[in-house]
Amino acid sequence: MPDASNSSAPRQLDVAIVGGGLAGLYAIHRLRGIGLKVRAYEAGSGIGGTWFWNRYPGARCDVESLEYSYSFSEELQQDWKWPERYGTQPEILKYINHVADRFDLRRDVQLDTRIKSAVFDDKANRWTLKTEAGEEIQARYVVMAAGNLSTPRVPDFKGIQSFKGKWYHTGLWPHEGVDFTGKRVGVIGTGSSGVQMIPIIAQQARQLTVFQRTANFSLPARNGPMGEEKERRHKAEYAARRAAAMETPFAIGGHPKPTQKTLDVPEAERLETYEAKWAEGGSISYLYSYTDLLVSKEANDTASEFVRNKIRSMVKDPKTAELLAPKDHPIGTKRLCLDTNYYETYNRPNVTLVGVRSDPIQEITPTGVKLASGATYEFDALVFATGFDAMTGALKEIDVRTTAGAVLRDHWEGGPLTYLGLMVSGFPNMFVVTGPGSPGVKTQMIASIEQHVDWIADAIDHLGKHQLDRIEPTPKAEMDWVHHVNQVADSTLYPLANSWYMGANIPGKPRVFMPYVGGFDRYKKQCDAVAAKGYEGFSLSRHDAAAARS
Ligand code: N01
Repeated sequence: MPDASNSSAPRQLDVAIVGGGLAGLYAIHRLRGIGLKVRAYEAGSGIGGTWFWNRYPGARCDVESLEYSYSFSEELQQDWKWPERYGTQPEILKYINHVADRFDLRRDVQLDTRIKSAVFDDKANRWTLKTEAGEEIQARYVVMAAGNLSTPRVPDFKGIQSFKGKWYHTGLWPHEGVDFTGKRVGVIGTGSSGVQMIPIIAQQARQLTVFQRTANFSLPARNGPMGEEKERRHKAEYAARRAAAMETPFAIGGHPKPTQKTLDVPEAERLETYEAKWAEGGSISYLYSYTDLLVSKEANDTASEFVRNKIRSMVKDPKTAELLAPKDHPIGTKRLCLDTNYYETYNRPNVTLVGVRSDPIQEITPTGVKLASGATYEFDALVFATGFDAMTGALKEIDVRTTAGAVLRDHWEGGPLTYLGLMVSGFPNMFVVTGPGSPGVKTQMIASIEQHVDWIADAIDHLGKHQLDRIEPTPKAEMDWVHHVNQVADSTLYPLANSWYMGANIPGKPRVFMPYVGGFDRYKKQCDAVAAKGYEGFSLSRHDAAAARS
């Protein structure tokens, strides 16, 4: 077998995996398990993906630790001890590294390696990947595990390079950390990253100014140490709990399914329910209060108003409270944030909120920020919590094409097209993990990763067992799925929000609702049914390279 380390011949693989995060690592484990030669290529200098890059202060998962973890090994899930209800970034990264060592995954991860292009040779039936450093890799299959929120984006502000202080993006945080003690700090963006970071920076900075374009709903996380009894009970029923999670829309167990419609419940009782969920903490529980919160605006208004009133009661300055109270989208239609002391932070004398919806940021100056009105703010440091080119960014950065003339960037020009979020028509033998058209980002991500990778492994295994070597979705199956994804989204309130789910945070990006919001449970059943029917909607074939050449 040629090896790129000692010859210029391309490395030959069964499966090349792009990404060394939670998805890429599980893909190594699972695909190795069916006897395939695999290797993952990771741009970072360490494994962990999202949890490697997003090291901003306060970064932690908003799904409970006992849920947000791999389920594929009972021993692993029994052995690992999560210290808190929600895992911090360092704790999750430690867990990922433990998994890599425990399952001997590192030997098949190549770090500091960014894939620049992936070309499918229609005749040879092989993918050739090229790295930024010029290395070539050939593989029968490609698994794109490059992440949905892995292309950090700083808005194209005029003058940004002229800023004399230091600036940071939450998704590219320095490994050595940043000490804001005594500094005047500006934070731009109030999504999940901003909401987690702002209370921590406020404790350090001399003065913190937050620039908010859209007020976001945030619920209290109620984080705390993992109770021993809670952990013991959960671990005693782990397998059953994981199975139960598969039967839910968010792939998260432990929350009884709602049974009532919001407006069928008397107001006093409804408020009591919201109050109890607010006290319990967490977002799933709140959105699970009633059956119709994400489909009926009238129903949603009751849950939205409850949180707005909480904000009004927590934030002392009425003007700041009103600015923080979201009014332009129903609760849950943008990613619901979880926080610790977010709203209370605005009661600190060193914290100021500036609304930039009506008075947008015009430019970054050498000393700070200038708004359209001419108002200026001076800073020693600026933090961009401005998000990512979500869901399609990472794949569009790679030049994915085929010798038959298909180009992924062109195919997705009007928005991403996939079948089941798993494959793209015209791009044989290329699988995508939790991509657009899949429910991944709307679920407990690790559950979706395992479900996707298991499906992919089974599909490759099926091909091998039937002496087949090519799979791709039919254009019709792809169009039908995209239509279904849109139809489901249109039957909900989700499209009412300008969210990254819609590509709305990137100027010029097509406004298409990208995730599948029909629920993990429904999606998994559909994927299983497709496989059981001999991969319905896919065309499977045997490609005879020798015959094709003659
Ligand atoms: O990014 P975002 P994020 N001028 O896109 C603002 C996951 N995550 O990194 O809403 C001014 O949500 C933008 O304003 P607007 C989670 O899935 C999870 O916070 O577009 N402001 C918005 O306020 C999350 O949803 C966890 O009007 C500008 C902010 O920047 C996803 O990652 C933690 C602007 C961007 O918010 C992304 O979250 C962190 C401009 N020109 C992240 N451009 C947990 O598990 C953008 N903004 C807890």
